[in-house]
Amino acid sequence: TRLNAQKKLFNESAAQKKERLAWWTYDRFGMFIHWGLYALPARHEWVKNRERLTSDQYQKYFEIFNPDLYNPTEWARMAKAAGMKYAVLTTKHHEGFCLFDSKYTDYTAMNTPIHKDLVKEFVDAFKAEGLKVGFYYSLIDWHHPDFTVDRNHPQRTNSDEEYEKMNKGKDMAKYREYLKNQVRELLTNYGKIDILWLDFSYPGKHGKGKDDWGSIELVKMVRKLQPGIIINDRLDLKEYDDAWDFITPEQYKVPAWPTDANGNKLYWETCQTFSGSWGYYRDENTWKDTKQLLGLLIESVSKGGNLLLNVGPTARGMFDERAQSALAAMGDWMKFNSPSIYGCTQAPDKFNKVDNALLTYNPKTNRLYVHLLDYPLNLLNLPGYKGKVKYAQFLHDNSEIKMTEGSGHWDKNSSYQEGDVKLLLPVQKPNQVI
Ligand code: FUL
Repeated sequence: TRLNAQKKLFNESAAQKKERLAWWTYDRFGMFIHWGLYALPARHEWVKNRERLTSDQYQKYFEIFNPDLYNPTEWARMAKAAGMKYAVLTTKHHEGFCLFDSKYTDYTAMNTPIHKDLVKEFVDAFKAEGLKVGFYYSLIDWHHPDFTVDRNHPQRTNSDEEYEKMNKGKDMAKYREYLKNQVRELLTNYGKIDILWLDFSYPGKHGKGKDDWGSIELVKMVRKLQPGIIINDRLDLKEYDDAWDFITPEQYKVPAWPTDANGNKLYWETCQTFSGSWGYYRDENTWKDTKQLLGLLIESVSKGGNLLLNVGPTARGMFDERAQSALAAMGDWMKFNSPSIYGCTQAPDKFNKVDNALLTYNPKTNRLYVHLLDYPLNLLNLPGYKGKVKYAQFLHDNSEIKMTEGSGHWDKNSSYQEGDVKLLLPVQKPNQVI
């Protein structure tokens, strides 16, 4: 929760912010891409930490990284066909490896067998396909020699003395400079960048907290280099109103549209994986099915938020089969139902909840979309909707749904409620994905 008295860094009104975020709140659906050396072991992007690998052990991945099938145009087309409108790529994850060419380190894709600036190719391809582009950049760095070792570090220990020893001689100021230089490179060398997704700040015992990143200076530089950019909240500058734009609930569904301490609705985007990992994980099998994935998208929009759905490409640069078919299935649904997603948001209060349904609403066209996750038999009751609905139709084929007004329903206290609308649905569910 934020404090009541908020500090400000810029002179931007709420209306100006709304305008800056207009495309993002319209688009609703984006692709997250976690790609790095960890695609080679293919056992989670935290593999270095989880298995406590030393830098020497990890070095072999750097030496053989060669994504010969990398074709970002194909990636962009798959994202677009799924209905996604923007994409956020990990330019550097916690492992410290950079997919981009950097003046400040040799630990980049340029010095692996692929010898390419993979970020440049990503940006060019996605822009050419009409998608907006974002950069994920990890504040944490397990490779940089001056990065303060903390509880998240691969060679983590439980003893304070050990940490002290490991951090001896490290100069966090040098890392801070490195981080700032790299963010400057990313926001200078690739044209217009639409989103900056930083990850993550931690107030833990062995992390010195947000000041470690030089956060305020960083944000100022970011907004100066890319005035239109949208930035997430993971620098943890919560006491500032405008040092961040949206919150990032990770792998969980928010119960309702999140608000600040004053009850103001926040901009938000949930990030979610297809399976239990962000990086490519060959043997991980807990993949969400199409209904769950579409449910995540619809539910996010029904609460005024976005969905950033993650793909972890393989070490050869491909989306694996499971990701490809999940994206295609979502695209089949989006082809017909995207009007209930783009430009939509939470339904106004005058529309009561409908049993087993999620509601999305387009304020411009004044359309309410009733998403039936469990298809009912015959009758769908819209409680208290009398006088509020002009016409009802299916979205996939625009066929009319007959409706009756003026009836009512028994509530849980057995008192009769007037004023419902009932939709007369065909017994047979239309042939749709969900
Ligand atoms: C987390 C990271 O630690 C994960 O690896 C992933 O990048 C996720 C989106 O954010 O904080």
